[in-house]
Amino acid sequence: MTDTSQLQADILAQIDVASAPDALEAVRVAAMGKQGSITLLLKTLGGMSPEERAVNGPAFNGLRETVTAALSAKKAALDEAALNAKLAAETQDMTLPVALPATGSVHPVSQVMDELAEIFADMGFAVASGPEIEDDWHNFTALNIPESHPARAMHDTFYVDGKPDAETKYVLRTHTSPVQIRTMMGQKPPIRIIAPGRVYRSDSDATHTPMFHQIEGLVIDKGITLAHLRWTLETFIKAFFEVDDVVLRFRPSYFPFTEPSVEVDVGYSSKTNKPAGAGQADKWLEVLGSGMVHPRVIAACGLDPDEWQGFAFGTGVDRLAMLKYGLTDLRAFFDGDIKWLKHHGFSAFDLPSISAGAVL
Ligand code: 2NM
Repeated sequence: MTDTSQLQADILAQIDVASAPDALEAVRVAAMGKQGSITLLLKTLGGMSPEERAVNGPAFNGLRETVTAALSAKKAALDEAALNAKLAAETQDMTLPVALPATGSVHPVSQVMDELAEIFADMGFAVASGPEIEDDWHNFTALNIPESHPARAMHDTFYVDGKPDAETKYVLRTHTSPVQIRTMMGQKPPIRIIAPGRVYRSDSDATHTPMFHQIEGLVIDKGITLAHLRWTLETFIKAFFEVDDVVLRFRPSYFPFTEPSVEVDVGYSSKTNKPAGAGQADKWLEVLGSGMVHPRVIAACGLDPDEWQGFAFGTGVDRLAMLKYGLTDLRAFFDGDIKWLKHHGFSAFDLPSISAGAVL
């Protein structure tokens, strides 16, 4: 019988003194590697008589298991010590003041939302908001989008898990229009509101993110016509892009919640990269969807469509921010990259107002 206890004591002692991962690895190779002491010992079992093997087999295997366990325990201890050392070296003093010059800024999307709120406040619009988790009725049904309507599929809706047999189905709102529904149900006309906020659609590529920002507007009063809509949008586009002339093109379109529905193109000058009047514009950019609120939507909110009419419009805030500030990649909005903010002229001191946008 071979005495394994001295070998075991030697190896365990070496493991004990190994103070770094590579030293421990050397001990492992010396014991368990191809030519390791334990490996060679196990090979001798083949040349033994059955009686010798019956005694030595369990002893050698016991040695191997003990050493394996000691190696992995030591490895875990060394890994933890390395992590703790790394964490200790990376300690930050959170009580230190901000290093100057300050380099953060208002996010371009927040900046644009604040600019929009200012512009529409000047026209007498209040800012309204509502839940981002909506029930099916406010997000679809009240907007003249019944169960079978293709627009439900078109919206790539995120459904929120609930009881499968629950009567109320919840979704992440696919547009901010449910805010308009809640407003019409909760207050008496005349109504002039904008609803800016996050919306969600199951759609993701270079030009679509599953969460994006919309702003929608709603006017409900007596005798409201498409002419009021056109003036409002013209005034808004001129203020937002800081130009004094603009030409809009109303294209017939279809939305379930408006009748008639129009898509609004803005005349754009490739010379100035801004909206322009009829003389200067050399292309059209589709910027807004809008229309006269469908009588069925007005009725769903408990108002008499013969008494009250109105218009509504909607557009993407992220896209407006890109157009105004000449940004090309939507994904940059999620990077929080200070260099990118600086490159585009956003500053910590930007005032979120219509007259103090980024300096380009
Ligand atoms: C758009 C386009 C057209 C819209 C309609 C309504 C409501 F609630 F009044 F019916 N809210 N928003 C609307 C109309 C939104 O976005 C492209």
